[in-house]
Amino acid sequence: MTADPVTSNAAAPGAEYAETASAAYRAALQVIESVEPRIAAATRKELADQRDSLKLIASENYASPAVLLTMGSWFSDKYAEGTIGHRFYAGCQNVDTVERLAAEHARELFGAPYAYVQPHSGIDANLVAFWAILATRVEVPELAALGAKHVNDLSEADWEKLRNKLGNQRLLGMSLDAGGHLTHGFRPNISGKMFHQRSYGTDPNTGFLDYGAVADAAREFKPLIIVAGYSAYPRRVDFAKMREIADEVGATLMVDMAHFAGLVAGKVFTGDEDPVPHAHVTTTTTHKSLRGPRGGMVLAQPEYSDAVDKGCPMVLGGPLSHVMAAKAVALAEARQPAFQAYAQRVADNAQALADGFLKRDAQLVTGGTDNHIVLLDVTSFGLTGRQAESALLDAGIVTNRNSVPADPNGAWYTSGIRLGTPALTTRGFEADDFDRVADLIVDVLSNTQPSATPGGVSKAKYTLADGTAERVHAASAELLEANPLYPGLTL
Ligand code: DSN
Repeated sequence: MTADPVTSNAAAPGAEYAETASAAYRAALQVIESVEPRIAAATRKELADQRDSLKLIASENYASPAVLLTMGSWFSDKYAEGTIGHRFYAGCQNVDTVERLAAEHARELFGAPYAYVQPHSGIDANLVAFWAILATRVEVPELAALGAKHVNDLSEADWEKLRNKLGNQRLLGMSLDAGGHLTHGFRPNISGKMFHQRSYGTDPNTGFLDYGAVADAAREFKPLIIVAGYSAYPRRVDFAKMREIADEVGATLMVDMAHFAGLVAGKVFTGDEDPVPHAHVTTTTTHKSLRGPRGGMVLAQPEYSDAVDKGCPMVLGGPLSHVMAAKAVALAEARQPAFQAYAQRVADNAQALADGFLKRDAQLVTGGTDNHIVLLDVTSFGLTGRQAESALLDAGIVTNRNSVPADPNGAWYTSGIRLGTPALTTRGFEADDFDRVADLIVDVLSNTQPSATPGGVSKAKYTLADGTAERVHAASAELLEANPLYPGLTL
């Protein structure tokens, strides 16, 4: 097992760090207990559950005690609408320090000209990006054409004309069942109500992104925005090619790197695979492979930075200053050499997990992975994703069901299980451990049967063969004990 001082996941450099964190958590829980003991109990139980299960949700991780403790501060009590040095409230000098540091770390880490660290989540980051692009590409030229400086200077009729224009733009994004995200223009999400949306998919034979098809769709649809990025695609993307396509049709390239920001920060994705120099605007969350607090962030090229900087009041209310502080701490951690080693292990471990499945004859979307995601098609086990997800949970393996391309079971039952390596890699899991994880998953799925129903076979109910859950729990307990979460931290 490799020592990881960032998460104190090892005896050597983290011993006194863990002890200090233990004392802080014990004190905090004592205080909480005196007010609402059930919340203290649920908090203790959450740590115990996370310690005792194999967490394979691709979008989750374990933040360091330094990141977690930073969030419990007095910054939570401060309003700071506006931006650094330009607030709508007095007394924001310390929030300015925090936001300035977080943005500086983000710019340095990702080599971005501009960083905006206020978004509360990924959807907020994407909304800020969409509206910054709309403001830059639609509103500013329209105001200039009308000889106005500000929207408040427009007549009712001109304002109505501009609102119609803003609400009548086109967006091209990756389809949901190919691994795109709901916020990339899909109808149940506000992005789908804001834009006329069209999707690009993956090659039906290989499952890989088909750049020729993306270019054809872009030429025909002529979108204002092309969104690249995914939440369930197990391969890398050539962002230089995506930018070429965007340039050819005059579109703005927006990349949502929420899932793989840690691999970008850790220099696993470089050159054409690093979105930041190629995209006009890049968005991310901070809590997935980047291993920070829950939150979002926007990086932008100079022509979009003024508009992004107006995320509040354009989209957001008061920033969560305590979370911006935790973002600064997490980004400082990600600038350490240990984070690059971590990111490389995330990718290597995904490869080991995929190989573990392939040698046991399981089916993977695209036949493997070259990022942090493995998408297992569970139809060869005769199961839906929903049944597989539940049976795995019975055995202490936490995953989430996910559509596969052209999924016959739809978005609710699905045919896939999405697995990711960031969290268990933080715990210290290595390639051999992930091979064992593949073995345990195949054991559970091979011993799960869909239940019969009067009309045929259930898509939700199942039976797990006797003894399977116990056998798998015992085997995973060995792996978990060998790779403890927050070792030395006792409550
Ligand atoms: N919920 C995140 C994920 O699991 O990928 C994306 O929003």
